[in-house]
Amino acid sequence: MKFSKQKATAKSSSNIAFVKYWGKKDTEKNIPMNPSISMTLDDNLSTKTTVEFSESYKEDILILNNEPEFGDKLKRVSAFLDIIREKSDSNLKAKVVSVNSFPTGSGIASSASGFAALAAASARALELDLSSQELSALARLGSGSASRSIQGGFCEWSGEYAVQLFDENHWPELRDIVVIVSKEEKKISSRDAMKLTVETSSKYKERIENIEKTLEGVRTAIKEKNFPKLAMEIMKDSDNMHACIKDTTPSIDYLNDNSYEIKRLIKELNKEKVIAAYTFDAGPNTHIITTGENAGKITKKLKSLKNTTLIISGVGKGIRYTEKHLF
Ligand code: 2P0
Repeated sequence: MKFSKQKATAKSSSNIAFVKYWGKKDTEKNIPMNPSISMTLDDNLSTKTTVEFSESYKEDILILNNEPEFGDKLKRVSAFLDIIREKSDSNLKAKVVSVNSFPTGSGIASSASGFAALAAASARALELDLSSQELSALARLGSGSASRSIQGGFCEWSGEYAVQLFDENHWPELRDIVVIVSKEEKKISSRDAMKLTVETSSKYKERIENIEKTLEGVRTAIKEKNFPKLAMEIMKDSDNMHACIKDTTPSIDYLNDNSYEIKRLIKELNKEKVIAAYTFDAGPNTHIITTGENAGKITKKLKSLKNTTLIISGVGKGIRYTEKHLF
């Protein structure tokens, strides 16, 4: 193994699920109960990560957004690096430096872009020659949603890895307006909430039984670039996932007053013609899916909301590598 190749840097964008991943068949390996479909976002919601494996490190080191990490975050990254070390027959410890393009503590989950960038940079550093399917499967072991961030455009993840349905040039007019309504850490992790939902929600069984119809609706709407159809499917799936989450014992509601107010505003905007869809992950921050043509009208409407920040993203690319390392 050549010393110069033990360091690599990758950049990955986050993704927003149109059909949500919620529940695992295998909690160790992050095998999902149902397939999910997402849009990869652009540089505005991305993570850049440099990984260096070296004999000079006695332990793994993790620096996230300029802060050294020692607790659970380091443990999770180290456990992930162990998988890669095993694959490449290496026992070298690593230094990982990672920065997000979006503000720290904004309440935006970074596990998708974070583990996709970490998987790509570590695999490249240790000269593992992986196909994008293999890289997706590897990223999935870090965080399920990361499997969908390896490729750009629109991706579907079922089982072991995600595949690209359409690339980023298929429907470049789509936008995701992320409305940050709360900077608080989530009350319960998606991991724990998923488990609770699978175990205690009676609505959840119905969700899984009907999910193929939703997936087919979303695939067709993206293929035909039928925005109103896509928007209705996105809102229906987000509402359905959150209904299942509310149906757990104890009940969980990730949305806050601002989230409910945005839902109301979107319904109002859509009265004559459907121009926007709301969708929520495991938190109150709102993703508004729309087209470039209507983005201005929507951001204007959101001006009435207090204490909110907007990040606007288009359809993004998959993993990018660079020689501009972070250290
Ligand atoms: C998604 N979410 O499809 C869904 C929708 C949140 C709501 O994937 O346990 O961080 O690391 O596999 O990927 C968030 O869960 O969970 C998520 P793990 P992950 O985007």
